[in-house]
Amino acid sequence: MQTPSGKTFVRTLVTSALPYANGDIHLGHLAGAYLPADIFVRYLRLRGEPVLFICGTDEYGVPITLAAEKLGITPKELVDRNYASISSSFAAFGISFDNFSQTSRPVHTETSQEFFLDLHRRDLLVQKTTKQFFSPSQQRFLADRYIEGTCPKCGSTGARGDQCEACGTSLDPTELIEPRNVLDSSPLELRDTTHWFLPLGRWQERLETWLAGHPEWKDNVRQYCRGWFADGLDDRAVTRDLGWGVPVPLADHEGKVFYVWFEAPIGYISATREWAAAQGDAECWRTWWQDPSTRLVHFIGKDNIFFHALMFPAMLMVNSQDWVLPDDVPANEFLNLEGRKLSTSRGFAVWLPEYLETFTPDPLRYTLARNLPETRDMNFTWEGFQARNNNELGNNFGNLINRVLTFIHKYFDGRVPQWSEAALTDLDRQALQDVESDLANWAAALERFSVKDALEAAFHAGQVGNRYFDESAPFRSRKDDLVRCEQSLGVAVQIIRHLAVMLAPVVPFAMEKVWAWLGLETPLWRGGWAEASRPVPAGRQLGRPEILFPRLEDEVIAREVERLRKLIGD
Ligand code: B3M
Ligand code: ZN
Repeated sequence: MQTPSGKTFVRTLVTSALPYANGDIHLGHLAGAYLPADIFVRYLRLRGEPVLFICGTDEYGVPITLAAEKLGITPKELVDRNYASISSSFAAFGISFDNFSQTSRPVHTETSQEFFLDLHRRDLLVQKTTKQFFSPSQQRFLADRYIEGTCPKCGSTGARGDQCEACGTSLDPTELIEPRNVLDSSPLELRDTTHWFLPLGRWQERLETWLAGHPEWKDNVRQYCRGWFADGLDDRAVTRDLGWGVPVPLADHEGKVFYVWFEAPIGYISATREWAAAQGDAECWRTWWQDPSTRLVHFIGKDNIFFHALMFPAMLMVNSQDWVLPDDVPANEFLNLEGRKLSTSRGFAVWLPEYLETFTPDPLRYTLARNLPETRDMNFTWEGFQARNNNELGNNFGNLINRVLTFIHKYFDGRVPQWSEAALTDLDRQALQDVESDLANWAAALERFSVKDALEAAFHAGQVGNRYFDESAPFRSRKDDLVRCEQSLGVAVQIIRHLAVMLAPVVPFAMEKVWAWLGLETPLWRGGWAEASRPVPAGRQLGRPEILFPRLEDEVIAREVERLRKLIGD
């Protein structure tokens, strides 16, 4: 397939940012890195393109150990628990990963250690000695968030090593007065520690040249990168003094692990290796990562741009193996909730497992897709959710599909009535042409990662269908012009066939039903589009429809609004 970069690829490897395993998934995560990726992947599957969709939980780092300590469990127990919950809610929501792995698995330890050794052996990493706080009572170096003391600015006694909550100043732990260990309040000593770094500055020119070759990338991504280039790229840490992480595979490095942002992106490779092994073809992961005919696409939120557009590509470039570099990094802006910033610390969010207790996935998938923060921050409201479900999914799409199929069942035994291309009237032809061009716009929009434009086209096709049904009025012609009536219904079925394709990646649960009702046989996600580009013939037996998108009543929505109100103390 040809891409906006003008290149031709044989297969597409899609990744979504690895969610931290320290809590559940919320709407902001879904809108940033998961739903847009899933829609794109489903679109490619619909076209029958070879595609692999990879993700997993990001399980190392200080927030994980802190959360585990709070609960009195080990970090591994914590991440396994969260992995189970995150992976099952993604699955229930229809995020269709081919593999959803964990960075705490042995395959990742091995893959990231090999990657590190490749760079280390060829002298590409630089070593630096810095001073860091050491806890004599625990015999270990402490990360910033494990250190507290008195704030040098406001004198508050509970300031953390990274920032003072009381006055908001961001701090370096060495600035704290009387630094102590957060866990046991014991005093600390500054000691020398040695770490490895990626000298990104040395590779800046290479990165700049590479990025200049991608003028088709989204503006936000290119602007951020230009800003970092202008500042000049710094050395980035590869290792840390921590107990929870992938151990640095060198002698004399006990107690040192990889910095999460070094190993987490390698997690995409590890998860692909794990997938390959499960396919019974342990080496086939190389085709996906090292064959230049693979198109690699990273879906992320805007806070991860640096790592996916600069740091990880640099790591891949300088590694001795030939790696595929990302062909695109579609990064999304943020989603707000009821006009406010989401806050996980205050619990101000809509959590996926909670949502799924009350609602089905499709209405949220649709609402988020209509409101994706593709080029600027967007807002989610429960009222907007209700309106999208009732007015758009229900009245525009569901109603049309339901009216047509019910009518055919009532008067024609559920068989597609007699219609033919030869007998198309101007009205028929115009309607079919309109949805055909909507379909072309839909596909072109998805190719450039604009789900919103794609849905706009689908929505228009729904309007065309409804108008066609009203104007061609088979409910009237049934009494005085049966030939005309049958022709109109036949045309309406073709419009629905187009809608089934355009809506499938966004509301897959509903469209899988419609697919079956239309009697289409190719599995939707294995090239279904090809069959859907051929007319549904007269005489085909259609399935009996049911309500696709039940109305959402005011009480249900009011309950959700109320819950959020309580959280912000309104
Ligand atoms: N876990 C950060 C995030 O979810 C991080 C992404 C890793 S992708 C390799 O924002
Ligand atoms: Zn302060």
